[in-house]
Amino acid sequence: MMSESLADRIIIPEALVEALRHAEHVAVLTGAGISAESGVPTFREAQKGLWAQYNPEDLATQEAFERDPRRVWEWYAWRRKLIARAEPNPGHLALAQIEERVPRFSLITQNIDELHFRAGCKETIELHGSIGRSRCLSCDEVTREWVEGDETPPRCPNCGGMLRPDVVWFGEALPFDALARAVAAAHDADLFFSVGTSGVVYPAAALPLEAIEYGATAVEINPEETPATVMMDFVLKGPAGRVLPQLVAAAWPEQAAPQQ
Ligand code: BV8
Ligand code: ZN
Repeated sequence: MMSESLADRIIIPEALVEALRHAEHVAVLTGAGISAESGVPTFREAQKGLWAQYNPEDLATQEAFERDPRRVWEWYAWRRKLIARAEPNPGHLALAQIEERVPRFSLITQNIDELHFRAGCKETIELHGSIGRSRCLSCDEVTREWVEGDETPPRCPNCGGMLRPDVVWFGEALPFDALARAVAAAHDADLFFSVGTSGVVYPAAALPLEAIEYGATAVEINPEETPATVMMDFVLKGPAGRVLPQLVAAAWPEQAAPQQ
């Protein structure tokens, strides 16, 4: 068995372990960083290959889609293929284990890759939609099935209108219900984690502040500092795929799965 080097072990403060063991409601906000160890490039990482010349913030907009629907659709089709080959990583799986072990758990994600769902999280609040769904510009039908082929973007199976990815672009409002549930969770949680997000995109980036204002203990898990780092009660500086399993093992040693 590969022994973990000391450098790999992140120091998990005993006070945080106790807070997790006794938490009533754990809320978690995740960003692209939690999927990085699944091989899904983060939003701010330089785009690879064909898309290296584009800035995601210039592609993830209504204007970009109206200007060149084919290019924007093909960017999402490239990401969809990459995500289809990705697997949930130990960070996603650890969050699903925490969901099993605390009285209340809210998983709020900015990610559109559905990896939390595939990791077994029962209910996820998708603030920015999902790459697995598309929405019709004409009849608003949301579908997971469409025919990729002669036309790009493909046509709505219901009315033949043009499809767009069912995601939230810059300048677009977040789904009202998802945002309301996320804010309610941030206000009610006694322990709030911010995992793998650069904390620059609003309104998602405001959620940790909301949680802190309503009295939650706040934890950041990220190899880098973010604008929110200074407000956190605990800062675990490391990759989520290592930190989260170590945190779960420390909180529930009696149930720790053998380290793979
Ligand atoms: C809104 C879905 C209003 C699509 C995304 C000026 C003009 C126009 C708008 C604005 C403006 N100023 C402010 C705004 C608002 C804007 C905004 O905040 N802009 C920012 C750039 C300043 N927000 C919006 O436009 C939002 N809508 O405000 O609407 C409105 C209201 C009513 C009516 C009409 C309109 C909509 C924002 C949603 C945009 N969609 N994604 C898609 O994916 O294609 S945003 C996208 O970027 C992500 O979803 C995420 O939310 C965001 C940031 O990405 P992160 O997830 O944080 O990833 P990032 O790469 O940035 O960072 C990765 C982190 O992981 C790093 O910190 C890294 O250190 C860490 N990491 C790396 N490896 C690991 C790790 N962590 C842990 N473990 C590891 N192994
Ligand atoms: Zn339609």
